Amino acid sequence: MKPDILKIVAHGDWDGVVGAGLLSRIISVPLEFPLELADLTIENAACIEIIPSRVKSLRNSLIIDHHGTQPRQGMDEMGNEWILEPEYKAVSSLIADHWQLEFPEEWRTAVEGVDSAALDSKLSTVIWKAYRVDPQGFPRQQVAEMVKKGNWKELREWAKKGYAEYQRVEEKTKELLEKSEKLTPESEYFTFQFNDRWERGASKDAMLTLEEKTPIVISVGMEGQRVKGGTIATKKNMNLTKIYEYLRNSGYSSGGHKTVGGFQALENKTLEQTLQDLKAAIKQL
Ligand SMILES: [Mn+2]
Repeated sequence: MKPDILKIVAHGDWDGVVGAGLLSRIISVPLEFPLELADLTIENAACIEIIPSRVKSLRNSLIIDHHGTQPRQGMDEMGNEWILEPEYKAVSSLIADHWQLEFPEEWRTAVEGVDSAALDSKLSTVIWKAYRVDPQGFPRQQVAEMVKKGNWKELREWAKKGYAEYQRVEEKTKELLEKSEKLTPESEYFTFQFNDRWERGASKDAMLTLEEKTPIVISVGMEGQRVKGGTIATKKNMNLTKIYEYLRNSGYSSGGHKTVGGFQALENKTLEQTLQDLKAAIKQL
């Protein structure tokens, strides 16, 4: 294959990872799934959904992608060979067809579904949730290895476990939302047990949901009856800095960005005390 391919650099979502696994059946080189692209210099790689405009420099590589409006084939001025076919719903399907690789229909449809946000099969829902439960920790190398070997059954079993975990977080999220209450006319809060990993995970999803309808949303993490700390967030064009400032003078460490930040109790605080402190802090806005 021209150019010389020494590694595969791929997008770290389901489509990119499955595509990398498929491609590594014919080019047996190390796989990379960089989370940060801007500073990358790439050479002699097969790039899956990684294009020159996303990185610092990219040359003498093979670029495979399905985004864009126009198909593109052949060499560019940086020595990159392009295979860009926008009619494909997923780059993994493109790779499978281009190199005639075995890719079960059910998986093809599932990955295409996830990639186009159309979860229209059971398997697509399963793999989407298995990813969503922990996107950072998605075991990309292992998943690609299972794809390479065609261990679809093993991959499905793995995904089912993540799916079950996600279901549990979803249930917890619902519980947290049901117990959320107004704190002030413009803010709402809920409490969660900080040491319960399911509640802790669900608190983030619950905040995102509440932010859709309430200007200021606060989650308060509890350790038993005692306040440990919490998160304050807004989707409105507000500046929460004054809230952190007030809390810092009221027995908390606190800080963050304009639209999201946190606080930790430095002394024993009951929920009632913390709610009073938060109310007073919000008045500062
Ligand atoms: Mn894709």
